[in-house]
Amino acid sequence: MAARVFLGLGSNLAAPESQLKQAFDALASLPDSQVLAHSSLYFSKPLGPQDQPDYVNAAVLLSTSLSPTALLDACQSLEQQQGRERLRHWGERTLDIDILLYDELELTSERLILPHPQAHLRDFVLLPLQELQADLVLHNQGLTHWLGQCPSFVYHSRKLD
Ligand code: ROI
Repeated sequence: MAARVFLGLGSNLAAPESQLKQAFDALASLPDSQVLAHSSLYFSKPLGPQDQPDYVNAAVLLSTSLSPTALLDACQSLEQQQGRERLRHWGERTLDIDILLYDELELTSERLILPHPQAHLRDFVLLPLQELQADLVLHNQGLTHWLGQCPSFVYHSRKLD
């Protein structure tokens, strides 16, 4: 049985829009996986140090037979392929792919916590998710509930070409 997985993507270096579009394609090529939908691109102010470029964020809905850990490995290897460097904590990055939800799975391991423990606190995660599934529930509450509690980092959104 394939799992329904929501991924959050972010980039603020090296042509962020192209980085995300390239990541959509790369995710579509993962083994035993299908991209069911991806959101528009959302432009956001950085959460964290302000002396870094603005971000482009998006979300992807993936159907996959990969286990959570195998999917994490695959996402991390895509980040590496797209030149991910960790320059500083909460700093700029070429590509970040977070597993937000993996079916209804709750998991805490050294490498992965599901659902993602900060997803509901970040509008640049919630808005793209809302586009993919408006009635999604995170930590027992709907997306609108969490959006009402978020400081705003997203300042503009537009559809992909
Ligand atoms: N800020 C924004 N706006 N978007 C991100 O994807 C993002 N990712 C991060 C940190 C550095 C916390 N800030 C971010 O990892």
